Amino acid sequence: MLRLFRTHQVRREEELTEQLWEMRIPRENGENVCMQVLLPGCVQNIPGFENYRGRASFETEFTARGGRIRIVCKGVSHTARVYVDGQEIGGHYNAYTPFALWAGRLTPGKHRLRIDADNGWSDRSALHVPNDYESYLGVIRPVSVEETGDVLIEYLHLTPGKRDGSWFVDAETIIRNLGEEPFRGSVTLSIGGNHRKEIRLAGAESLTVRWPGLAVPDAQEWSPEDPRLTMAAAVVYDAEGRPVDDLTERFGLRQVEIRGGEILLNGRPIKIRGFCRHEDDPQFGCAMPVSAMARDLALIRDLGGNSVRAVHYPNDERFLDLCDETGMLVWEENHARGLSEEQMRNPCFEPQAEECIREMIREHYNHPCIYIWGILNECAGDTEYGMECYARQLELVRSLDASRPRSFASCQWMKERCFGLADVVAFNMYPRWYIDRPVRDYLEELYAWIRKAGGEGKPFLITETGAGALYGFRSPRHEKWSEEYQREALEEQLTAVLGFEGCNGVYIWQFADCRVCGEWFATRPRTMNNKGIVDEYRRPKLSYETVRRILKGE
Ligand code: ADA
Repeated sequence: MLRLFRTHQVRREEELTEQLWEMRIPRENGENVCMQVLLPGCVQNIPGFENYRGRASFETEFTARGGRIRIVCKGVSHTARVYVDGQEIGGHYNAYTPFALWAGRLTPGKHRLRIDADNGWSDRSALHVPNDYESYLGVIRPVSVEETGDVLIEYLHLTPGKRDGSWFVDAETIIRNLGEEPFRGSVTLSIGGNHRKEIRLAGAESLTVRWPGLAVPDAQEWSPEDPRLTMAAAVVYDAEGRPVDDLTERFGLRQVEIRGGEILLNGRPIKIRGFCRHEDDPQFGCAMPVSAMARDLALIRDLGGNSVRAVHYPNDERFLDLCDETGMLVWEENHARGLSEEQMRNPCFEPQAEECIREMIREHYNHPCIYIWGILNECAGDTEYGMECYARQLELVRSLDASRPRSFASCQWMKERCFGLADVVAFNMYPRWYIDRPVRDYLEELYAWIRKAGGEGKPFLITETGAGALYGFRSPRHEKWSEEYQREALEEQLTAVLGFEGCNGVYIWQFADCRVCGEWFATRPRTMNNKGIVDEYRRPKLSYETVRRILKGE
């Protein structure tokens, strides 16, 4: 399943995943391990390959009908090279963003697709580094083959707004002519009614078509309490009126504004009661099926959560689709966690982090659940060079989407230099875990400093707080790592933050225990980050009921 709704009626699209592929893993002795695997999937979930780092190739067959073939990969971890009939058609870096590659016009009939994936560490990989979550190996999200004519719609972005109490939409679509011949025809956009424009494109030309300020008849507002979605479809017709390509998108009529230290959604202040969540599951790795995503969302809702912080990378679109449908607010961020200045000075870092921002915003622009864009979690915002990177990336975000606020989660206690650059200031704090200090005291000192350090008058979020607990470790002494300790730490942390004047909410670190890279942190028991409110199998720890009671205000 590529999305939770159908995006094309005209363009031919065939999903190639949810079926068996041939997998080959090269061994040191020069032989290959071959087996059939169902994709999406992670190599680390195959018995015997739990700690595998290296390469694997995945091969399947698809049918062409004579059009232009485009291979769409929603996520390959972490570096991909793609081949059609043995010819390389391109590659991509970063597990968590989609990409599309053209294979040209293929003769009608069967063709072979091969995806080579690599999850190894090297200087060419600045974002995937040994870290506090696993960088899996595999085709981790769906793959499809699309067939188009010469002219196609690249994307359709919908930006809702309100004027004199009525909703309108600014729509923008990019149409591309891949052929050499000029194209004459029209494009229609339907949101409620139909809007039509004549178009002309020279050979190999792209055209941006805009519909500013379109009124929305029978507008249905999207809100967390009543998440009503609106469909929009663009169709390109040739001069004879035959449809040549189309794209259906889904969005929500809602507005996010920052005013007077508040984050307003449709004019009303929001208070975040959220969870940080990695895409991770003991059975599926990061290649989670929709059913497992929906299970997580149901648990987060049951816990009283109204928001997910998608750490530390752009999430699967189907998860965002579910959040749109259930009214779950999302903080989404580009891929980066805890990079030092030295790591940020890797020549690959800026191009890779910026490309991730471009892909994330281009692909996820229409999701009403995303209320804020984040960048660079806990990177070197305390240095001159780090600050330049934060400034450039926040500027890039603004240039791609002026309709959402921007932020980053800092951990640079008394050293952060970038708060002045963000619309919302955010801090990850662990009093009672890494720092033995009463939470209220810590928070007062933190907030007093943040206001002086560029945060005055801005909304303020605690983007992480929590404590570790090993599932099943109950102890009358309530020491660290026991479920009792976690429950008490969270009670103090959440009570302090939610009752703190000037704080707009909290994200608990974290929803579920997740796997970490074996190469990274020897001090993580079980090579897991154990700060979940549920363990990796989603079994509740003692803290579950306490967190639920506090978040629900009971
Ligand atoms: C950080 C980081 C998380 C996680 C957490 C922890 O704040 O952002 O990815 O590593 O700490 O568990 O220590």
